[in-house]
Amino acid sequence: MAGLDYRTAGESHGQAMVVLVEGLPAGLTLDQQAIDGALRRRQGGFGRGGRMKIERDEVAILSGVRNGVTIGSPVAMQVANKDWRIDSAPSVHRPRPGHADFSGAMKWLTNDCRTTLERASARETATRVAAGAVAAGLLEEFGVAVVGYVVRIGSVEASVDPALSPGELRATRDGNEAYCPDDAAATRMIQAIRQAKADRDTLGGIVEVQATGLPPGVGSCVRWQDKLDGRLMGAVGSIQAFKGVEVGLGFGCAARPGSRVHDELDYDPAQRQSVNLGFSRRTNNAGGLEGGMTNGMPVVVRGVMKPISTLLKGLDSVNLRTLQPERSDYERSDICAVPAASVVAEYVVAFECARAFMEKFGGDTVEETRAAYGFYLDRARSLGEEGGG
Ligand code: EPS
Repeated sequence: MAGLDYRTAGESHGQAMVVLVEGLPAGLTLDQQAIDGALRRRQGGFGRGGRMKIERDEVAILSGVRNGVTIGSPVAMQVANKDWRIDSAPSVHRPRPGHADFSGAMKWLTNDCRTTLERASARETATRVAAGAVAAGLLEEFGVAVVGYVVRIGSVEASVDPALSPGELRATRDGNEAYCPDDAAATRMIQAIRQAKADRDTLGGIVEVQATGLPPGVGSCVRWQDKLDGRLMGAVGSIQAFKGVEVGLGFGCAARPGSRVHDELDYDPAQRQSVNLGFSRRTNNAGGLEGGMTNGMPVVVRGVMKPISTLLKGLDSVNLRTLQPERSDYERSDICAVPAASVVAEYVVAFECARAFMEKFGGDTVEETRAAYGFYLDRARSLGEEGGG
């Protein structure tokens, strides 16, 4: 039986973006408003370009549901492109350094970068968000909340209060156009994007995603392909323009001795009914993952997005038809898409968490998943009472 998985198709100026989600249990109510809300948030954020004024992304759910509830068959979804003009869109002969243009032109043996950039475009992330929003709905059934937000744009760094609950994080993040849960930093981020636009330049940044409510033991240390940290890094690292990913303290682990990295374990019977089963940590440097498995603490993943490679002022390049030096082509683009990328990161993390959750608790119906999850929590909570070795 197929596990939870998805595939995407579509070009930026093709007829539509489509996604096929397989392996969803039957009995899950698909919340179209929630999916469309996620798509709208992805379209927004300060620093977006003209395309987002043309599109109003909405999903059409084409299969896999009856009266809005999943029936166990693949869920196909479509996001139509209003700016559908792939056949008449102009050729692009001067590749933008940093974009897929050059490598794709060589790969597909053409001097027209258009054929590559249509698929390489971050517009594809609309479909990843739609699939992730379905997965987030499944996780919600089990009390798991996934929140993504911006922690840095250019040289402006946010200070995020670690005590904020998922609801508080969302509320503060949604209060500004930088999608940052630190309002003062958000104002400076927006200023930095304005300055980049004035300089005819672009800006990158860092996004962070927290998934709370996963019990210990989701993921696996058995097969490298099943390690949840590896999957999360792959999913976030595959977002267009991402150049690095870290889990928890990440690269910060290198400079500290072990005594200042590992999260010491306590047992607090008062927390036994919570998702950590009573096993609390004083810190969360592991970002909720040890040995490729969740440990009951929030999963924390960060990713860095490079500045968009389409600069108004261009970059030095080579004309692939004449082989003469020329400035890179300008395609309509964003100045900064880090806020939008925080939405994409949120939903790719949600999908990977849901995939791992279903691998552990599975079932053809949500009811069976619920029963397996309940059984697991009961057994795990009673381990200390059993004694023995
Ligand atoms: C995007 C749609 C694209 C770009 C952007 C993201 O639309 P268009 O190419 O028609 O302006 O705005 O894509 C890129 C940054 C890129 O490098 O291709 C979207 O829907 O997110």
